[in-house]
Amino acid sequence: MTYETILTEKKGQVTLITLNRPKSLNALNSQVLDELIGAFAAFEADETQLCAVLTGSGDKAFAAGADIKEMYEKSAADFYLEDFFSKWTSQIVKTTRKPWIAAVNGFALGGGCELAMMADFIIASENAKFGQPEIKLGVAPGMGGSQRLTRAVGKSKSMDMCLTGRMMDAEEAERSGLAARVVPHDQLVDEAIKAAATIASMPPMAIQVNKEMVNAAFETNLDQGLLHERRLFQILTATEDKAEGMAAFIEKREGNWKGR
Ligand code: CO8
Repeated sequence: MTYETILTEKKGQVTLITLNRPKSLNALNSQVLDELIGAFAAFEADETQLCAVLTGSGDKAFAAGADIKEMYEKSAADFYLEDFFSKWTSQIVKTTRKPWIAAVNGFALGGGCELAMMADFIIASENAKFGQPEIKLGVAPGMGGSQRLTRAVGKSKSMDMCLTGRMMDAEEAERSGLAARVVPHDQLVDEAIKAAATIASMPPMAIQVNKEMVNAAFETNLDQGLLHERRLFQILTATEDKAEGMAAFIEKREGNWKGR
């Protein structure tokens, strides 16, 4: 499939997806959404690919938000009837069982911050800037910002960000738990691919189970989450890769994974 607003590239077992509208600071319009849905579906279906990295082209932005020029043209009825942007959750977040990392290289504002927070974790460059400035446009986050940011950084900081529209730099984002790591700007994509390759070197079924377990912490109460974790752990103990992984440790060698 060919895309006009994103680039995709396979790097070994890692798929690199790059938002590619640098003149608009990679603003997210309907075409970007449709193409990202296609790219994530292709990644998910490709058995050779085990982890993905999403980044933005150019030096300035991961994505400076949903495309304001596109949204300006739409009425409330358009937003409601199209259920504008609901496909982010239903067709990317929910259907991508393999992990993916957001490599945030600059502005991640509004929908850009919300897209980064849909990733399994964020690696930020020293130049990254996160924000939910929608209030300045007379609106509010609409792709999960008020919910995912609050879960990531807590109520006080999330309120501060949403109500004042201020930006958070990379150091604050890491300190607050929004970003997992901060790396030098010119090494961002390499570092993110390195992290993704480390993940891809793990037993494939265990990769997906670990992702599912951590996500359960957001969607269930503690008792249900602990039960879910125990049951998934018990399922993993029945896999060939569990026998191989433990044998490899005892025999002081690398594991040779079967993915089942
Ligand atoms: N949409 C469209 N175009 C954009 C956007 C955007 N979000 N951001 C930047 N651009 C364009 C600019 O219009 C400009 O284009 P042009 O050269 O044609 O004028 C180009 O990108 C470069 O931008 P600037 O000249 O403004 O660059 P600066 O370095 O001066 O400023 C900023 C960079 C601070 C990032 C500035 O561009 C800015 O404030 N951008 C808007 C940020 C913003 O408000 N984002 C939130 C958008 S709303 C949103 O995401 C809601 C999501 C949920 C919707 C759910 C609906 C149900």
